Amino acid sequence: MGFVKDLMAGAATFGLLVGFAASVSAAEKWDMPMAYSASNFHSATGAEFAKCVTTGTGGAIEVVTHPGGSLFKGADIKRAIQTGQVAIGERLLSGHQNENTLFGFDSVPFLATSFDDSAKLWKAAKPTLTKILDEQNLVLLYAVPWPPQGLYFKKEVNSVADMKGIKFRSYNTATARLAELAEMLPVTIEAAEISQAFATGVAESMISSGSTGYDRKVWESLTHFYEVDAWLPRNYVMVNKDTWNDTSNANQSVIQGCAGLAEYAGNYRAIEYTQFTLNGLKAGGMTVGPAGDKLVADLKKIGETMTSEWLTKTGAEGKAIVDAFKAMQ
Ligand code: PCA
Repeated sequence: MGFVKDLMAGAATFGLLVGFAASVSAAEKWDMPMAYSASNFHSATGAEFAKCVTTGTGGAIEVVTHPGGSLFKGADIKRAIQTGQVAIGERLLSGHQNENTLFGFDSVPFLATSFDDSAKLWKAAKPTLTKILDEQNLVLLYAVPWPPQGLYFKKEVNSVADMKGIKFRSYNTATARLAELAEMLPVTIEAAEISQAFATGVAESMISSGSTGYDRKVWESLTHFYEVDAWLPRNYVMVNKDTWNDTSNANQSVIQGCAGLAEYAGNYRAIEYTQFTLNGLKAGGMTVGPAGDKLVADLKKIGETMTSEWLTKTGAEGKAIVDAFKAMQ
C-alpha cells in the first residue's frame, strides 16, 4: 500500500513538474524598444502596459521595455517590429512621414492645438492609420500624444526673421520643413541625443514639448522656451502582425484591454506632465512663456503653407481625416 501511495505521489509530482515545464516553455518574451528616456511619461506608460500584459496573460507573454533608444534608436524601431526582430515597440510615426505623408497628420501646424482636439483628430485618423500599418505587417495598439509643441532658442526671438540662419534640430519632415520655410538650417537628431547636440553647438534650437526639453535638461545650453501650441504629435505602440496572429484570442483580448488603459492613462499623464515640465524649465533658469504676436502671426503663415502642402500630397485621404475632425468641432 505504502509503495502504491508513494508511486501515486511521485506520479502527481511528475505531472506537476511536466505541467510546469510546459507552461514555462510556452511563455514568450516580447522585447519592447522605446526611444525616449525612462523617466518620460511615455516610457512610464509603456512600463505599466508591459506589467498589465504580463500579469493579465498569467506570465504567458512577458513584455520587457527598453527605453532611451537602448535596444533600437527611434528611427529603427518601426522596421525592427515590421521584420520581426522584436515583437512590439513604440515609435513617433510622424518620423516616417517621408514614407507616407499621412503619418504626418498629427504634425499639421495649428490643426489640433489642445489635448481635446488632439483626441478628436486621433479619432478621425485612427482607421486610416490602422489600415496603413496593417499593410505594413503591423497591428496598432495605442497612441499617446506629446504635450503641445513650442520653440526653444538660445536667445530672445520675436519674429521668424529672428530665426534666420539658426541650426535647428528636427525630428520629422514637418519640423525640417518648418526650419526651411523659416530659413533655418535643419539637422535631424534623436531626442536621446539632443543634450549633446546642444552642448556641442551641432544644434541651437528646436520645436518640441516642454517635456522633451525637461527630460534632456536643455537649460544647460538653451535660454528660451516659447509656447506656440503648434501641434501635438503622437507616439504609437505597434505589434508585429505575425506575432499577433500567433497569439491566442484570450491573450489578444488582454493586450487590447491593457492598450485601452494605457492610451487613457498616457493621455492623462501627458496633461499632467505639461505644466510640471514647463515649471521644470523655469526652475532650470529658462525664460518660459507664450510666443509674442508677431512670432505667432509669422508662424501661422508658415503653417498655412505646410497645411496646403500636406493636403496636396495626401489628396482625398488627408482631406477625409481633416473633414472628419472638423465635423467633431
Ligand atoms: N518630443 C519628441 C517628439 C515630440 C516631443 O515633444 C522629440 O522632441 O523628439
